[in-house]
Amino acid sequence: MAASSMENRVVALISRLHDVQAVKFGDFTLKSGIQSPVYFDLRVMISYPDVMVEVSQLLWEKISTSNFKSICGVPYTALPIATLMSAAHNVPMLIRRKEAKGYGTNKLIEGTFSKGDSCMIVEDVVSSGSSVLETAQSLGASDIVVTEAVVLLNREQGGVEKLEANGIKLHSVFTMTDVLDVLSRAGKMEPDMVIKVTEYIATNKFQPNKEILSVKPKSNNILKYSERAALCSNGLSRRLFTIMEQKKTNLVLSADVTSSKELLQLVDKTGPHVCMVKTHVDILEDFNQDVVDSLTKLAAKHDFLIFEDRKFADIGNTVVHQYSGGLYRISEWADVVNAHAIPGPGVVQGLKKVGAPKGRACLLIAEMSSSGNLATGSYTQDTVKMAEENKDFVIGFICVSKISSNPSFLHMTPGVQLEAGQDSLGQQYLTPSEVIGKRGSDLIIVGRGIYQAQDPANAAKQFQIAGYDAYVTRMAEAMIL
Ligand code: S5P
Repeated sequence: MAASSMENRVVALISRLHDVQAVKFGDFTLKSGIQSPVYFDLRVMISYPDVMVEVSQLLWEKISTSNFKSICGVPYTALPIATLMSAAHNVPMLIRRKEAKGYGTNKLIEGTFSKGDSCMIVEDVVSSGSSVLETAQSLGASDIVVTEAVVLLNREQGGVEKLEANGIKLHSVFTMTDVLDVLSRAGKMEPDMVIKVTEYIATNKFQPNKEILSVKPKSNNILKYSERAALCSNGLSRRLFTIMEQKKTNLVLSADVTSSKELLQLVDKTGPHVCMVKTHVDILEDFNQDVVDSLTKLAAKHDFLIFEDRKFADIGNTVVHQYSGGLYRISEWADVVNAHAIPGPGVVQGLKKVGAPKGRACLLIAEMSSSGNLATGSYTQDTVKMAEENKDFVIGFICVSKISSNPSFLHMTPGVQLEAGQDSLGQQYLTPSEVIGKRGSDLIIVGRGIYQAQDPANAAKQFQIAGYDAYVTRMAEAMIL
């Protein structure tokens, strides 16, 4: 069987399982007590003979090159599946009783076998691998050898590893990640649910020495930029994550210089090292339309986004004019702007009214880097809520640590230098490894550390390396947690 046609059949089967409600999305409490946004009830397959036949054929194809004398389905759903496989391929079947009868032969294994026979275990779903292992142990007690098992769905929760540690190789037709891929691509899941299930998979994925993670979701730490890009509903955050991965940089240049010539020179020199350039156009002594035209050309040349750090903080109606009009006409050229949450959701609605039709996006200032600032505690939490409620336009936060586990949100942190410290006006500096590695932020915003350096291009490169290294290390550490 050619791999691609098998793949197509698996895709079709996953869709069909969803149609017959063998896969459901919502809020479920699993047998283990874990809350899950996805639930598999594969037992319903028995009502759909075509599904049963396809499942048994796909399972068979997974083990067509393996050697075994008999097959044994784990009760209950896998029993009729094993029966179909047995009948179609003329392979004897064994049945493992859950308890010995207590009378007659008192056997645990039904069927004819000899000592040393090899048996393939068949199962519908494997999570931790315990039911397959119990079945293998019962068969083993009757001197039947189990070295392989085949399962329709691998929930990726340690089954493969647990069975391997017990000398059993597990073959699976598809994984939970495949289910997510197929159903999200087919538009059978709401974007919110895709995020929830992705988080769930990442959080509950088996990791050595921890069967199930009991810690809070760490999905931003585990998912790559490209994986997070796929979860964003706003095109700009998707683009930013993609640039970050392609250019290997999580550096935002804060180009806080006061002449346009200096600004454009700085941006051209540092462009290869950054994914975004942040401006304060109102500090330019010689602002004119040419500056933003040139800046836009540099953005295309070096592939970065433009972020005007305007920090809107007024009622919706006022920010509409501040954003679209005045001297700077910010909405005409800035991909991203930011806003304080202090006025309430009206500020976001005003910005969205102007920015959304132009494909723009906004960041909310949930925390600040300056000492004694008031953006802390419940203010920060309420800002996160405001972002959640406007996810199509708000793509993340200005913050000093990870404040949301939603992997589509960007966390951008100012106050970064290669050495921790303070300036004379209350700015507090952290290092890239502290910000990205320990505090779980996504992007570092660096101003004076770059434009006041003797060689800004080289300084930008150092920050690029430090920031990206911290991200790579964080990912590696999250994997082995
Ligand atoms: O809390 C904040 C928010 C922002 S956007 N603290 C900040 O420093 N910023 C901005 O980041 C600030 O306006 C400046 O443009 C940049 C930090 O510059 P640096 O020279 O201290 O790196």
